Order: sequence, then C-alpha cells, then structure tokens
Amino acid sequence: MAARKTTKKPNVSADELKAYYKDMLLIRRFEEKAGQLYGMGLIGGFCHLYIGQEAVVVGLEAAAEEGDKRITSYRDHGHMLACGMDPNGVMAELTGREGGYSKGKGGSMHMFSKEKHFYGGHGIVAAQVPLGAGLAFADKYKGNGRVTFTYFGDGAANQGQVYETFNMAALWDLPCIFVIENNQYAMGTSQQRSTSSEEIYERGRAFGIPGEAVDGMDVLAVKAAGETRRAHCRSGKGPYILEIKTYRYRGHSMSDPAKYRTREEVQKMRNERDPIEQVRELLLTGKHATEDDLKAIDKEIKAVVNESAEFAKTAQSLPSKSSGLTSTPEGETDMATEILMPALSPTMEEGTLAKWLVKEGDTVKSGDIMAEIETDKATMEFEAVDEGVDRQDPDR
Ligand SMILES: Cc1ncc(C[n+]2csc(CCOP(=O)(O)OP(=O)(O)O)c2C)c(N)n1
Ligand SMILES: [Mg+2]
Repeated sequence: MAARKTTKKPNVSADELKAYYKDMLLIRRFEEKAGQLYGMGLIGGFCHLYIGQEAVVVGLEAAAEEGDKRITSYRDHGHMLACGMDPNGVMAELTGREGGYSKGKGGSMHMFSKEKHFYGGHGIVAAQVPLGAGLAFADKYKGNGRVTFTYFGDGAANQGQVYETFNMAALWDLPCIFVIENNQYAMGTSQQRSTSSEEIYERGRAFGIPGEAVDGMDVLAVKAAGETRRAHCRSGKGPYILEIKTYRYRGHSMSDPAKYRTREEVQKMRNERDPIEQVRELLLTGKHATEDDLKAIDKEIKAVVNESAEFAKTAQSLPSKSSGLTSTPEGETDMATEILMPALSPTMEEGTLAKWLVKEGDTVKSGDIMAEIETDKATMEFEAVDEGVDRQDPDR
C-alpha cells in the first residue's frame, strides 16, 4: 500500500496551460459574479463559493476521460463549470429561473447533468460519498472502464458513512477516486480542531485503500496525480484516496463572516499560493503568452460570465434593497455598481455600518473587503464585486 506525497509534475504544452488558466478563471469570475448577485438579493438560500479551490477540479477534469463520473457536495459550481456545464444554466439555477439546470427549483446545491455525468450537488455532508461508490459500482458492473471522482471535504471525512463506503469500495475494488478537498475548514472549525490526524489520505489504510496528499494550489500537480490514480482505478486495483490540500478564500457560505481566521491568513494564501496566479506566471515566464494575450482571455471570460448573469436576470427581476454603498470603475461614473448587504437569514435585513476598511477614492479589486456591518446576529463583511474606485454615498 502506498501512502505518500507527490511532487511529480507533468510536461505541459502552452495550449494546455492556457486551457487551465481559462478554466480556473471562468470559475473565479463566475463565483465572484454569483457573490455579487447574492449581495443584490437575486440569489436566495445558501450559496457556497469555490474561490481559491479552482485548481482541484480543473486539474482533475484534465485527468478525466469521456464518460467518467463526478459527484460532490454543496460547494459545487466549480465542478459544474469544469465538466462543461453551461454557465447560463448554472447561474439561472442560482437565481431560481426556469432556464436553470433544475428549472429553478434546486438552487445552488442541487444541480445535475446526465449529459456531462455530473451527479450533484448534495447538501447533506458526506451523503454523496456512498452515492459515488454506487456510481463506480455501476461502471464496474458494466465493465465500461469508467472512473468516478467522488469529492468531499475535510469535515465530511469525519463522517461515519465515509468509512462504510471505504469498506465496500475496497471489498469490491470499485473504480472510484475519493477526492478529499481539504480546504482546512469545516464551516468555522479548523482541521486542527476537528480532525485527530493531520494526514487524512492515510485514513484508507485500515481498508487497504492507498492514498496520497497533493498540493491543491498547483493545477499541474493535481492533474498529474489524477492521471496516475485514474490509471490505478482503471486497471482494476480498486479505489484510491487523493487528499488535495487547498484553501477557500471566502467564508463557508455567503452568510459567514469568517471570524475564526485572520484576514492576514487569507491574504497570505492569496498572495503566495494563488492557483491562477501560478499558471499566469508560468505562461508569462515561459513566454507562452503575453500580458495582452492574458488580458484578451480575461475579457473573453468576463463576457461569458456577464452573459450568464444577464441570462439569469432576464426571466424576472427580484426586489433588492440598497445599502447605499457604491463602487465605480475608474473614470466611468455612469457605471457605478451598488454593493448590497447580503441577507444572513430571511429575518436579518438591517445592520449598522461598523467601519469602513477602505477610504473614499481608494482603488479596490474584486474580492477586497470594503466594510464591516454589524447586525443582531453577526458581523458581515462587504466585498468589492469588481475593480474600481470606492465611492461612499451617505445620502443613499
Ligand atoms: C449531515 C450534516 N451535518 C451537518 C451539516 C451542516 N454542515 C454543512 S457544511 C458543513 C461543514 C463541512 O465541511 P467540509 O466537509 O470541510 O466541506 P467544505 O464546506 O469545507 O467544502 C456542515 C457541518 C450538514 N449539511 N449535513
Ligand atoms: Mg473543508
């Protein structure tokens, strides 16, 4: 049984690198837009963003082959986009529209695509793990050589049904890669506080399932591990555990002010380990792309995401409440974007502006924290939804 860390990186072409850059950027921009629509009251219910974790799903999708299956938790928008589901259909589902993947009745956590072999979107922690083994069982039974990618979190890895599943998957040599997306937190609980052993990939040892840890901020490392372990499963050797060490930049869900960790911790990860920036660097230093090429890709991705948001808004517009905060792209005063207080629950609609974290006139980037609002339930943070100049209008 092998239980070790991988550092191997594949040789990769410029086209492949560009494809990963694009795929990760699509997820990042899509999620930022989803956060923005949530803040505007256009998305209801829970919404768990995947920002920071993009390399996990993009790397594994690069290793997957036609007909392979995937199943995951509620933090699922990235998985849908990476396996080729239509951004318009995903965004429209978030806003509860007829054109959404579940006709607007499933929302963020409940979307499926038989065509793309995406089996959800599951809100009950770890519930997708036995289902993933079931999908793999079906493929083994049919003898079609397909592999199932069963994703779950570090928190879910402490659930009993995961180990019942490991037992059966090992017993029947199921072609299943158990992908533990270890983003270091389960809601507000850090891995150190919730998990007895640091190396979750070793948890298959009792069942004879090998595992390894992978750097989840490095899309090439993820792809390499995915390819090798897919071949393991395909060759009839049974399941494999990939613990992919990653990080989520946002709170657990849109209503989480993330007070259990410092802003510096998040910022350090963003500055030093960002998966998209790493590929950007490889593209530029390897002279595979120029700054202008990358700007053109950015523009293309923004257009796709803006179109999905337009599509998601066209069926009908929902009422939204203004907080009076605006962010204006530099030099374009006719394009102010209102930033609206995200609802924490159906009864939490009011709050007090506790403090501004930027000054009037400051330039902000998408994702920067701009202000804190105190409500009777929690302290909320406002994030900039686009790049621009902060305008604080007290009369609104
Ligand atoms: C059976 C069950 N228990 C508790 C919850 C509440 N809950 C939702 S997400 C979550 C944390 C899961 O964390 P993790 O598996 O690390 O996934 P992440 O959110 O980090 O992607 C909990 C406890 C739930 N949805 N289902
Ligand atoms: Mg987690």
